[in-house]
Parts: sequence; C-alpha cells; structure tokens
Amino acid sequence: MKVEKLTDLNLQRLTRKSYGEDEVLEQRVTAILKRVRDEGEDAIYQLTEEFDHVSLRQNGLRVSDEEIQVAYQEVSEDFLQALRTAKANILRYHEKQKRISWLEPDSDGSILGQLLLPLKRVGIYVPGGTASYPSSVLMNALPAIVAGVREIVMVSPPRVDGTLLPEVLVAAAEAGVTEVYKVGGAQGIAALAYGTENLFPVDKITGPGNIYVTLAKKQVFGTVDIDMLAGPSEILILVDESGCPEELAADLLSQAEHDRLASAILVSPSRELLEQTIVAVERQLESLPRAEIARASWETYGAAILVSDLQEGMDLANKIAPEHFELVVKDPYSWLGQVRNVGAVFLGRYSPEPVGDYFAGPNHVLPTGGSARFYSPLNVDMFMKKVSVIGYSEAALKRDAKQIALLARSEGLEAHARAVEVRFREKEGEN
Ligand code: HSO
Ligand code: ZN
Repeated sequence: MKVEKLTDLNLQRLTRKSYGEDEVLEQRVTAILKRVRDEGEDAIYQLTEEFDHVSLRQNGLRVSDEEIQVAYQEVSEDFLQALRTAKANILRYHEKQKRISWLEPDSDGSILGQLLLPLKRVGIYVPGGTASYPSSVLMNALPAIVAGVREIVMVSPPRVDGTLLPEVLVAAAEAGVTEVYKVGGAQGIAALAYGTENLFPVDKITGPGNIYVTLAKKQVFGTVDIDMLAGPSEILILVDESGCPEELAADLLSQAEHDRLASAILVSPSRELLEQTIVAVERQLESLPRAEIARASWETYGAAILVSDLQEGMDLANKIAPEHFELVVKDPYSWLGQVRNVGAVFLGRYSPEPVGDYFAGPNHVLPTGGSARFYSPLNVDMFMKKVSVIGYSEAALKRDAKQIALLARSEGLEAHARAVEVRFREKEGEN
C-alpha cells in the first residue's frame, strides 16, 4: 500500500456500486424464487440440502421454544449482560425517532391529518457463517418493536448440524422476535415474501445478506417492501496531524475484517501520518485472526489518500459517500455542518466505529455503495406506514368547490367535478 495523492486517485476503484449487476446470478436467483413460490416448503428443503448441506425435513424449519431455551444455556452470562445493555441503548435511541398520528382542525371545521401505523408483520434476514451477528438481530428487530410491529419473523441459514448460532437465537428472543425459521439465501427471502404452507408472508424484509440475498430482495421488492440493498462494509477516516497511527490502523481493520470486498479509506493532509498508519496496518494484520480477509480488503479496496487540506478531505468524503465516516480532527464538531453524504459520522478519537456497531444506540444498518446520497440508516419510520386523513366540513367544501371543479375539468374529468358540485346543487333545489 502506498500513499496516493488525491490528484492521481482513480476514484472509480473506491466508489464501487452495490452488489447486483451480474446477469447470471440474477437469473439463478429468479429461478430459486420461482421454485419456492410454486413448490413451497418442499423446494426449501431441497435448496437447503443443496446449499447448506443439511436436511431439515424431519424437524421442520421453525425453531422451537426448547431450542431457544437450550441456546440461553449455551451463552455466557457476560454476553447476555452486554446484549441487554446494548438493547437498552438501542431502544432509547430509537424511541426518540417515534412519530405519532396527528389530526389538525381548521377554523372552517374541517380536519386534516395523518395516521401513523406500524407494519403488521416484518421479516429479518440474518446471514449465516461468520457474518451471523447477534448485534444485527438487535439492530433490525428493535426499531420494529419501537414502531409497534407485532409480528417479527427472523430467517437465517442453518449450520450443517441443523442449528442456528445460540447467540443469534438469544438475541432474537431478547429483541422480541416472534418466529424464527432455519432458511437462508434467496430461498429465505422467497419464504418471507411469498410465504409457505407454514409461514405466513411478511410485509417488509430487512437485514443484510450475501449477493444471493441482496438480489433476491431486489426481485421481491414490490411484492413486499425492503430496507435497502446492502453492500460490503465501508469506512472513510478523515484525520488531521493529531491522529494516532495505531488507533487509525485498528479502525481501518475493524471494517476490512468484515469482507474481502469491504473498503477502508484513510484521508489526511499529513503524508507522515498516512505512511505511519500503513506500517501500523501491516503490523496489526500479523496478529489478526481474520487477517486473510482484512488483507484482501485492504489491498484491493483500501487507500491512503493525501489531500492538500481538511476541506479537500471533507469534499472527498461527501463525494465517496461512505457507510461510516470517522472525523478524527481537533474540533470535529466544527465540521459537522458540512457532513452530507455518509451513513453515520463518528466524532473524535473516542468514537471508534465499533461503538456504533454494537452499543451507542444508533442503527448499524447503514447505506453502502454510495447510496448514503439518498438512503438513511435503518430507523423506526421504515417500520411504519402512513394514512392520509381528510375530513372536510360543509363550509370548507362550499368555499373550495369551484376551484376543485375547475381543476377537474381542466383534466377532462367531468365526473370528478360533479362529485363536488352535486352536494350543493341538491341544496339549491331544496330552496
Ligand atoms: N459494521 C457492520 C455491522 C457490524 N459490525 C455487525 C459488527 N457486527 C456494518 O455496518
Ligand atoms: Zn462492523
């Protein structure tokens, strides 16, 4: 890894699109979705045998209460404590987002308003393997709980022994998930979107997954709502000369270890700091258990970029639109007003990104792949829908009738105009 000057930078390498432009994979996913829609659980059992190498035909897909109880015995007391504290923090943060229905009376006697209603039933996808994160269970389920969603269905691919990770099951129970099924991949998304003989379909699917899951979510959008098309994790750190190379290297690697496709970018006006941090990354990689993944990510999608000043770095951050943005500068709050296109901003030396991943309270499901330009972090609103309320009074309709009718006729819609006018014609007839 070498320091690159901003002027020489190939920005395209760092602004990858999200998953989802592979036609062959798209078609494979379409076929899986169709199979589950047409054949139901039988197809799910077959696909699970094929992809997860386990047969669930005997005990079924649903996780039983006993399995949850066993999971509680398998996790440590300290884990449970930490999970419960994280849950309390996440709930507190998300409670602040909750909006309520409103009705506003006007002096003419009419009432306008908006009903805010929780979705009835939502599905959460939890990936398998080393990306099976209990923290993500909390981050997906708790905003739904705060929104008032009653039915929260979780799906996750089974391990070869036919179980799910106990920590994930405990997180599901703690978060208030109401049903858990052992089904992953595109077939898991199909089960949630279309339902099966024993699984009622949901209204919305959230949660990250691999490329099959992401493409499946894209394809079922419209049948159900989805949260976003999540891509590999990203971090961009903007740092002045006050930064500490060891800390910066650790922060970069904390994202790089997620995925070979993850991206970790360091931006600074200090060449010396960039160089020292590159050395620190190399050294820290030596003792990192997931060094292979982190190194692949760092070497392919990592960067150490020299800018002429912090302003240039800030502009670059808004252009790249990273999922996570650390501002490790002397007065980070003075830059906050310029932050636009990032999923979450972490201010100052004592806000390393994992604080947000696990504990502080904000959601860790964040827009990736440049979509921070138009997407928001997962939030309570995303689990609610709105109904418009219109309660016109006689006086109000009388006042507005002419103009409404005029607009209707300008669109050639005579029946619309008459539906307003008929109310007053009758009255005139009576007189
Ligand atoms: N940084 C990840 C979330 C996560 N990290 C889960 C650890 N566990 C994507 O924002
Ligand atoms: Zn993370």
